[in-house]
Amino acid sequence: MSKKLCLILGDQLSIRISSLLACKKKEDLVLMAEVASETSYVKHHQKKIAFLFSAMRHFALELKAANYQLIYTKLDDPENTGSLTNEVKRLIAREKTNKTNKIEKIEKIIVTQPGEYRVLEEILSWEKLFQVPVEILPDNRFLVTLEEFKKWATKRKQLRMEYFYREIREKYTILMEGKKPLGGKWNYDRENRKPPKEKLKIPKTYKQPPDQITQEVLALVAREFGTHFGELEPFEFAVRREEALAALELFVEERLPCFGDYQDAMLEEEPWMYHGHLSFYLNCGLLLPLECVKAAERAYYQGKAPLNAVEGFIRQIIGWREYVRGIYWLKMPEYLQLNFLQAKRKLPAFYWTGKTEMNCLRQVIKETQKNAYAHHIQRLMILGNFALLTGIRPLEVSEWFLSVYADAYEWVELPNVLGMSLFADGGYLASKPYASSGSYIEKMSNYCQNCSYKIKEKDSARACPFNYLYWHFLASNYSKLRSNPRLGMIYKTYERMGEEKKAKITLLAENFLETLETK
Ligand code: FAD
Ligand code: DLZ
Ligand code: SF4
Repeated sequence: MSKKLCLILGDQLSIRISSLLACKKKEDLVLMAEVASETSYVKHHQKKIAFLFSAMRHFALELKAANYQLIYTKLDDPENTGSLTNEVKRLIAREKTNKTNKIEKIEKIIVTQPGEYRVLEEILSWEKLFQVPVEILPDNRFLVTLEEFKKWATKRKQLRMEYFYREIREKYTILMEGKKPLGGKWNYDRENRKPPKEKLKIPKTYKQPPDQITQEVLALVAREFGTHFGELEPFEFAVRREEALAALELFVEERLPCFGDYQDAMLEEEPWMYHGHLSFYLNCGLLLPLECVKAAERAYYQGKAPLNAVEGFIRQIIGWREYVRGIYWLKMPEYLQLNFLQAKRKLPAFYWTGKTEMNCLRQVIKETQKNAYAHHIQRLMILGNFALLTGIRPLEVSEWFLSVYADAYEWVELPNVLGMSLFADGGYLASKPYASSGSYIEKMSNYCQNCSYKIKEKDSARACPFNYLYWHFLASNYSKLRSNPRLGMIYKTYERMGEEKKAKITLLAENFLETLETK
């Protein structure tokens, strides 16, 4: 008799994922494994490992209840071999020497396309290694297949997310009135992004106290990964699908109405703002993109949330999320090596400790340590912007982002860091670098009020570093960026700046960068 081996990775926790759909419950085996190689290819935040292991163990129960023949290896199982390859090997060997008299043989390995190129390469080596065919199925959790994206991208000279997004809206009939976008416009961003001026009453985020399974995982993570970045407790993430659905419902009811208005707003002690906090669940399979989109669309039709908020939220999911995945798979593995601006600096130590006098960075890093979460504008305009302006090596920045956030997998992290944030792909993903002086941070947050640097000062010793680093960045990258049409105006302002001021800015920036390196 022969059977298939279906491998479910830690971020593939959907009962209707393609590999499970191809699996016969009575004949085939399902393998899930907690392995050291996946916890340490980057040293993940403690909360991220706990989240994934707990979600995996809860999903394993769901599979057993649905009568799958599951083999689950826990991290501290004495026979655990520590890698996906060796766990597959162990299972194949075990089946060959099965105690029954029947000859049991794994005839094929099936797996849904993994989220990282690194893992895909590992899986592709198995056919030769084990002399067993390997079938990699498309990841049916996404709305656009990789072939469809490739087709869309290769017929265009320049890629822009907005046009891609419109096509998906039409294809899936989301927020449409016949052939036209609902309300007459595709994009309501002009109405979004209010500064957090008035006193905001921000709802509490979803919290789930740890059950027995999670408590066991927390003890394991404390024991095995206690030296990794971040705080393990309190641990309050959803870890089962029902809980993730409850988190989605809570978001739609309480936060979605203000999602658009305050999408870029940042406040001290308010890490969650009006965002969804759904990326952890979406990226590991506890939630599906289309169900989040439909829940938001329904809220609009029921009059519970305005169009600017609903359209903005939906665009992030069917637009940006699908778009960055398409770019990742189109451009890997070369994408990993890109460094258009030739950034060479080491990542400052304070990204790991939060010990810096710059209040915005301190706040966001401390929140990241605590929650394994920061919202988009904190990642882009504070952490990413600083790394861009100071010329930190893209690979180091990427490794940091990949390890500290509970939603981070390379397919989504890399294009956001390397493309959107650091312009390391020379404008393939974003049409211009997201570089900004301190003024945008001041406008959109209250961080500057408690900072030892002075936001209004541009070229004094206590001036906000973002202010002079911004001009220094533009000057240092003149030959690479001057011809970018979207930077034309700003370069004209720089060119009109007096020589004395330019020299002052250069000196301040160089001094700052020197102290940065010695930390
Ligand atoms: P919301 O603001 O509520 O947005 C709703 C959903 O839209 C998110 O859950 C997410 O699935 C999707 N989304 C929004 N923006 C993006 C985007 N730019 N790319 C892809 N999906 C998006 N997102 C990750 O999921 N994993 C990452 O590792 C990651 N790294 C990032 C690194 C940098 C430098 C930047 C600038 C962004 C990164 N993002 C990443 C995108 C975005 O910041 C997060 O998806 C978002 O903050 C998750 O929080 P949320 O669920 O509250 O999102
Ligand atoms: C992130 C992660 C971690 C920390 N641990 C495991 C694990 O032990 N077993 C597993 O199957 N998957 C894990 N993952 C998720 C994988 O790293 C993920 O599947 C790949 O990065 C591909 O997206
Ligand atoms: Fe950040 Fe500058 Fe504001 Fe300080 S003054 S919080 S460094 S933007």
